[in-house]
Amino acid sequence: MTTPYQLYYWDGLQGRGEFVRLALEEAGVPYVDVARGKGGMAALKASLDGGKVDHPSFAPPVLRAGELLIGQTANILQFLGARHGLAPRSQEGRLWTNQLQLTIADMVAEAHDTHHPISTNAYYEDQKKEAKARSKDFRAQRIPKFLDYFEGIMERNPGRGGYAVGSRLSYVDLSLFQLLDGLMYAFPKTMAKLAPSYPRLHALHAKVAQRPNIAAYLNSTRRIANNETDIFRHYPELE
Ligand SMILES: N[C@@H](CCC(=O)N[C@@H](CS)C(=O)NCC(=O)O)C(=O)O
Repeated sequence: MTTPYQLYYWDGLQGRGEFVRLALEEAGVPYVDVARGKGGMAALKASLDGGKVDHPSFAPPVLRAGELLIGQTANILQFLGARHGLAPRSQEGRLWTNQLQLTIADMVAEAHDTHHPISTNAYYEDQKKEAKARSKDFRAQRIPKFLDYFEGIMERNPGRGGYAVGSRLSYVDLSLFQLLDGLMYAFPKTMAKLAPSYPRLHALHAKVAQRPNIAAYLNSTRRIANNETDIFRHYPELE
């Protein structure tokens, strides 16, 4: 491929764009994080309009790959996974990997809703009371339900190597890393208390962080620091 991939995602956030960045970084392929450059916001908005292919996206992230313009995180990852050896080869394996990614997306949406339970368009400060109630439930019920599921998937995977699918790294492993990382940032006390219940997920988190391309990325300025405009936010009052 001659033209680098172009990733369109809000500047200043890891957000959902981070799941795509991790796949691109692990694959070691060149890409431009368009919104972080000059004129980037205008380009991001144009990407949402659908470009020449006339496939408008509802929201970023969007990936341009040559003539293709692809929206929806799981859809982008399915594409990159197949192209760069980050997904199984069989149809069954690809569907399964996509299913897990979609479940990760469900949890990401719920993590977002802990600080924006009423409306994405309203300020956190205007929905603090509801955010408290939502976070309490998320910490007590939803984190354990989702993480029990993912830990169980890893336990039941017959493949060797401590991955979620088969015996090789897939984009789902990168996404589970990001999910755990974000949860540990947002809810450190809860995650520390629950850590003994999720040995496989934590081992995967450590293993992904040590992969050469990922370690280099995490130490670079390309990795945006966690912050309170992001999906995973740390508000002490919500824990
Ligand atoms: N299901 C989509 C969700 C995309 C999404 O919600 N993007 C956020 C940023 S992380 C956004 O810009 N949303 C604008 C909106 O919902 O109005 C995906 O996984 O890519």
